[in-house]
This record gives sequence, C-alpha cells and structure tokens, in this order.
Amino acid sequence: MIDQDIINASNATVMSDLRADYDSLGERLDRRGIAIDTVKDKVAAYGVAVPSWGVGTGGTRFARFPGAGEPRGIFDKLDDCGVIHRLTGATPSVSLHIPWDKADPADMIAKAEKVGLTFDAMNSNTFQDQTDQAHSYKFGSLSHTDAATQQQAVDHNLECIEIGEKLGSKALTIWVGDGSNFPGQVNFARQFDRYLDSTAQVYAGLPDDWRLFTEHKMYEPAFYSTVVQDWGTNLMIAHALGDKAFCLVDLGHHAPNVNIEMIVARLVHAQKLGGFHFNDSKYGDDDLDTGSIDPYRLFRVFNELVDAEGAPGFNPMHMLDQSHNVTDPIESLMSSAMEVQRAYAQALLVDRKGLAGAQDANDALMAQSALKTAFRTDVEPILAMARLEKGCAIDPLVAYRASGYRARVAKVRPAVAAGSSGIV
Ligand SMILES: [Mn+2]
Repeated sequence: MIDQDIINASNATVMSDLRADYDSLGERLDRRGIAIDTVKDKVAAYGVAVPSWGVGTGGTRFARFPGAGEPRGIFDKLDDCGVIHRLTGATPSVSLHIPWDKADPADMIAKAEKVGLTFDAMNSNTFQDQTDQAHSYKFGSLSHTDAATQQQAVDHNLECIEIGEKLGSKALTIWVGDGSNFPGQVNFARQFDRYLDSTAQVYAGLPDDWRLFTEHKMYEPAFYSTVVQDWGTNLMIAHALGDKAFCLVDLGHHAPNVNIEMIVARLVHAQKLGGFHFNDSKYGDDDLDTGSIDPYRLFRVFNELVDAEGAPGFNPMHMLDQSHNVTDPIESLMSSAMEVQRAYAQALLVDRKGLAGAQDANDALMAQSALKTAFRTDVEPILAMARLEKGCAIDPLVAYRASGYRARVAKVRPAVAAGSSGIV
C-alpha cells in the first residue's frame, strides 16, 4: 500500500530538523518539570478509531461530489484505513457501520490483519430504509408507534452485535434519527417509553464483556425534537438500561457555544462517559475536520479527560466521526487523528498541581493561565517523534502525496456517479 522506502525517503529530509526541535522542546519542558519522553510515550500509546464511512467522500443535503478512487466496499475501505494508520500510527482500529459494511466476517478479519487494524465499536443503522426491509423508518425505528417496525429495529441491532462478536468488537453504538418535525406530532413521554422498551431488548442481547453506547443529538434528521435530545436524556437512558450502558459524546451534536467539556466532566462523575465522536463545527452538526474550527475546545475536552485518568469506571472509546466533502478523506482523517493526539499531548502538559492550587485560592487568572500555557506549547515535535519511532511518517501528508496512493487506487476503482445527496 505505502512502501516503507517512500516513508523513509520522506523522513530523511526532515530527520535532523526534528531531532533538533525535539531536543529544544525537551529542554523547555524540563524547565517546567516535564519529561518529554514520558509525554511522547503516552502519545505513542494513544489511538483513535477511524469510521469506515469516513474514507468515502461525504456530502450535504444539496449534493455530493465524489472524489477519485473512492472505496467500492468494505475491503477498499479497510485498505484506506490501513494507509491512515500506516502513516500516522494513530488509528489502530476501524468502526464499522451495518449494513453498509456487511461481508463475510472471516474475510474481514483476514483483511484487517493484513492492513494492521482491529475492529472498534459496531454501528447500527435504523435511520434509513434498506431495499429489502419490510417496515419503513420514515416515522421512526426503535421508538416507532408500530410494534413490528420497533421489532425490526431491535432485531437489526441484535444482528450488529452478532456480527461484531465474530469480528472481536466489544461495543455497539446505537444511533437513531427518531424524533418529530412538528409540535404535537409525537407524545414526548410515550415516544421515549417506546424507545426505552426497544433499547432494553437490545441491551438484553449484549454479551457480558460488551458495552452499549447511545449518542445524543439535538436536531437532525428530525428538526423539532429528537428522541435522544441531549446529554440529560442520554444519561437517563444509560441509567435505565444498566451497568453496560454508557453515553457517547459527539462534539457536533450540541447547540453552538454549549460547554461540552463540562458535559464530559459530568458524565465522568456519573461514571457513564462511554466515548467520543470527534469532529468540529461552526454552526451546527457540520461534521468538519476535528480541530479545524476550535482547537482550544478540543484541548479543553482533553483537559477533562487527562484530569479524569484513573477515575472509577473511566474508560472512554475515541473515534473520529466527520464528513469530508471537499478534501481527500484519507488526508482529512490523518490530520484529524493528529489533531486529537495534539490536544491530548497539550492536555498532558497542564501543570495540574499549579492549576489545583490556583483553583483553591480562587486565582482565576493563574488558573486559566495554567491551561493556556499548555495549549500554547507547540507539541508537534512530540507527535512527530512518536511517529518516527513507530516507523511511520514524520509528516504523513507529505509522505502520502509522495506515495501516489490515490492515483493508484483511482485506476482500479471506477468513478462513482455524482449528483446524489450525501450522507451527513
Ligand atoms: Mn456521531
């Protein structure tokens, strides 16, 4: 896929610069009482999952503009995901979406092993109709007024667990589009009861060592109300279902300016933080590349995560979930994975003792300064050194473009027709 010689040649041009930058940063961090190698080792051990659907070009309600060499199916997607991990060393697993990624599990395991990947959480889909399905999800799925439609949605989720067990996955993420478009269209209480009844049936089918994640979203595809509207509803669901149920936080699923890092802290406190879907947004659920709009917010989320390390029940899963409409998805996912790593590395630099002291002394300025000092630190040499030591690329984007991978796969993957509306 990507020849090691290409990576080595790309690394050779910047190797001595990186060593000088790493040593210089090491000296500066040493003055702050921070050992750079410890931070680097933690960053090297960190991984964020890639969504299988992320390697295809996304779209909006207006249109979708296909890119060259788009993956034709799950095996092409695994190739692309393998390239991302090969160059960054930051994305060791893939999150599958059923039914989009249905194939023989044995073949999928063989392919994943070949490209150096494992399988992250399984994602069910009851927000669109498949050609062969008996009941439509136009008016909902797990919370539908019709029992047979509800049952169909439950059965689909159980099938996702069954497939996931064969692949070595340990979690199911349920996402529903259920809600309403008009005031009065649904009875909020009865719709939520139906949702809980259905989800409890899915939960009952969960293996002992699995976790179930539910994801809140304030609007879309339903525009007046959604059945899992906010983190409060999400927490109610996790509590109602049981010990294996946790809340997933998708950064784009909140109103603008919502204090997401505080939601994270509350879910940690409740021991119900299941994990993340990382992306960025300016106006709504824009699904923009992680860290592209507000890297400081991403840092503030990671500040809470580093603060919570070692807390009881704290074991969140991390995944990217974004839509690439105008970029090569492989490039976007590589740079997004590195943005997540960057936020983590910066959060590791926070002087926690100094911060706690300033907080206890009600010294607001010094408290925020503790955060800003860490955020302002250019940790790129740490990230790059972690990659180099894994045999990955110091600059994954440069190495990727030098490899000619996209042009190569474009020759064997036929162009996808344009014009369709995209998945957002
Ligand atoms: Mn999501």
